[in-house]
Formats: sequence, structure tokens, C-alpha cells
Amino acid sequence: MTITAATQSDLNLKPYFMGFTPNMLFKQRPRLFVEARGNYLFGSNGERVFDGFSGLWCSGMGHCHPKIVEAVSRQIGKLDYVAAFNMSHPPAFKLAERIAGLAPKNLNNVFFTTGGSDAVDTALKIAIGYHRLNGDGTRYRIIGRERGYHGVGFGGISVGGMVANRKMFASLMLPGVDHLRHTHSLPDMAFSRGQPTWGADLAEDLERLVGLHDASSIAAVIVEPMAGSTGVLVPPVGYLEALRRICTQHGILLIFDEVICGFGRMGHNFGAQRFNVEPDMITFAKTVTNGTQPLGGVIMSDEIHDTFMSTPEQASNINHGYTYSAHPVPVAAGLAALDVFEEEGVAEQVRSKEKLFEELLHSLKGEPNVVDVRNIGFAGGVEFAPIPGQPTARGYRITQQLLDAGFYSRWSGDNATLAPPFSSTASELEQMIEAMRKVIRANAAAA
Ligand code: PXG
Repeated sequence: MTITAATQSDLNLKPYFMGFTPNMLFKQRPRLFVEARGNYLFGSNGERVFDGFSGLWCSGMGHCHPKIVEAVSRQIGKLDYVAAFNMSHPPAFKLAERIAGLAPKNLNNVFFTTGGSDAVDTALKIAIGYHRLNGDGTRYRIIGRERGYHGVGFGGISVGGMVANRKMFASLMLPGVDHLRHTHSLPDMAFSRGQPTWGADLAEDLERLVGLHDASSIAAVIVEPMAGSTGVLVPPVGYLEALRRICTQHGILLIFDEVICGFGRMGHNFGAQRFNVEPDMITFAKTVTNGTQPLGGVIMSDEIHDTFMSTPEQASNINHGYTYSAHPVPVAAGLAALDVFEEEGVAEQVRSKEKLFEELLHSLKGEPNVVDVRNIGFAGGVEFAPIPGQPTARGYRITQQLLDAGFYSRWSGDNATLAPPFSSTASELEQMIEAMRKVIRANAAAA
């Protein structure tokens, strides 16, 4: 059925309780989309919207890519499901090999999940299990970072650092978690282009936590190389290198949560390669299927993988896994998406257009209430001065009005975040930034 404006008004909107959405506001003015092609979404009232956030950071290779559509259609008619435990199917192994081939050279093994949140929980379990198998069972703490986003499982919100996602569930967080300071400081780094030059020393915060808890109680550190959801915080020059050094020195595993950074967003296969730092594990999801099918996972070093293989032969190496781990249909989507990723040279495309995107974004410096602009790869954040007494309201208004103008960006506090499709043309990027400039100016008076 095609949803038209007429049928939309007949829809009963109540039964669907939407996540991360002000439901009452949304349902007063629902925004429903009925088709997508390339870099555009088409709404139920016939409107065309530029997908300036690539869905939720996931559809960068463009919507309804014929190769992915074809692969998914073929797979669902051939092998729609096979048990994920004690059985499998050949493409699952091919996809693991392809993903490992794109990852830094020490990361050669993949555990499949169904998305980013369960990838994070899986990585935390693997970290704890690894130390325990090595006779280091006292290492139970995980260190996250303020303003980090690691999904919505109890593991992810515990190590995450977004207060809005944590406060309602504070009574049931993982024990033993601590947080590094976040890396944002307006006075020291506002309007940095790419990596800020200030802030490498913030990694020394890990030494402080080692001093407080002792390394023998710490299993792992988890950070996003570029913190996306909080409004694009780019790692300071030298920061990730310092984290790596301190982790290695103390036998602590370093996990990069690359659910956003992975597969091209940073202009490289992974953020690890962009920033030239090798973690012990990488979590991924989103762009691995170009957002077309739910799939995620953890890529781990041989050292970690082989430690699990040392368990007794007849026992499961890990009592963990999902009904939909390596589901044949998402796996087919993943293989096709990685073909597109390589054939269309996605990482190179991003690298070649990154400077243009940076120039355009930073041209917003000096517009009313713009207090910072941040960028790396095809990720951009514009931060606004909050309306006094109404934190987040300016960011919300600006992103909603930008959507009315036909450009989708994402609201995160008083930030507007942009994650344009990888094939965005110069003219599409220019139009999006000019539309944003207009909306920012129109909101100048709201102080
Ligand atoms: N880790 C990171 C770094 C993420 O960005 C997750 C884990 C969780 O993935 P799932 O697949 O369980 O949602 C994410 C998800 C935003 C936004 O507005 C970001 C995400 C999801 C929805 C919105 O930036 N990232």
C-alpha cells in the first residue's frame, strides 16, 4: 500500500511507542517517509528531503542501492534462516573474512551480533572473559568516557557517558565502571579543523583511574575514536596514541567503538586507520550493511580469539550469541555493501571531498549563536549557544526547521550533526550548508 497524505491521517499513531522521540510532539506532526532513493527520502506528502544524516549514520552509500537490493532479494528466497549455533552458512565466513581484511592487521576475527548495542555488550563480555581465561579474574572494571555513546544495553549505558540516557536507569548500572573525562573544551579548541591540537594530555586521566583502582582491577577501556552521537567530538592530536600506550603498559584492553566511524565515515575503512592507532577490539554495525539490514559485531585480535579457543574442546568457547548472529539476509546485505564500498571507492571519495565539506561547515563561523564547528571525514557538528533557561531548544528548533526546508540533520542537545551521504556532490553539500545558514539567521532573535 502506498501511504498518501489521506491514508496517513487515518493512521492510529498511538500503539507505536517510538524510541528517542518526543512521542506526543511527533504525533502532533508526524514525519513519515514512504520511499528512498540515492541521497534522498520521499515523504508521504510528496516532499523530497536530502538525507544529510545518512539515516542514523548508516546509509552513506545511498538508499536502495540496486546491488544491495538484489543481494537481499536473492538471499531471502534461497536461505532465509539457519540456526546460528552449531550450524552456519558459507557467506557468514566470507563476510567475517572480508571485514577482518578491512580491519587493522592485528584484528583477524569477527563475532557477529545484530546491531551496535549488542556489539558493545559482546565486546565487554569478551574483555572480561579474556582476562578470566588468562587467570586474571580480578580485572572486572571497564572504563568508558563522559559523553560517550555505546548503545542502550545495560553494558552500553553503564560505560556510556550521556546523562540523559543514564539517569532513568541509574539504579541498575554495571558495577565497577568509571569514566575518563570527555575531550571537549570550547575555550581551548573551538573551531578546530579536523583534530584539535589541544587535549592530548586528557588521556593521562587514565593514569589517574589506574592510580585510583589499580590496573589489576581494570579489564578494558572503551571509547569512540570520534564521538558521534554527542555532536562530533574529534580526538585531539596524540590523544588516542596516548590511550593506547597507557593501556598497553598496564595490560588493559583497548576497545574502539566504531559503530559510526567504521566503513568510510572517517575517510578510511575504520577510525583506527584514520588515526593510526590499533585497538584490541573494534565494534561495528550500521554502514556494514549500508543500514539496510540489522547487523553488527566485534572484530578482535588473534591473541583474544586464541585465548577463547583454549577452552575445553567439547564446550562452547563462549556462552554468548544471538538467534540472529550472522543471519543469512543481513550477511548477504553486508557482502553486497562491502562490494559497493570497495567498487565505488567510498573511503577515497570521502577523503577527496573532506576539505570541501570542512570549508563549507566552517563558513558558518560568525553566524548568530554558532559557538563551535567541528569536523572530521564526513562527520560535522555545529554547536549553538543555548537559549538561556532552555538548554537543547535552539538545536531542536534549528534542525526541525532545516528538515522543513528539505535537509535532514540530527539534533543532539544544542548541536546539529551532519553525516552526509558519501556520494554527496559539491552542490548538495553547498545547498545543505546554505539552508542551515538561513535557518540559523532566522533564529538569531531567539535568545
Ligand atoms: N555505539 C555507537 C558508537 C553508536 O553510535 C551504538 C553503539 C548502538 O548501536 P545500535 O545499532 O544498537 O543503535 C551506536 C548507535 C545519533 C544516533 O543521533 C547514534 C546512534 C544511534 C541512533 C542515533 O547520533 N548510534
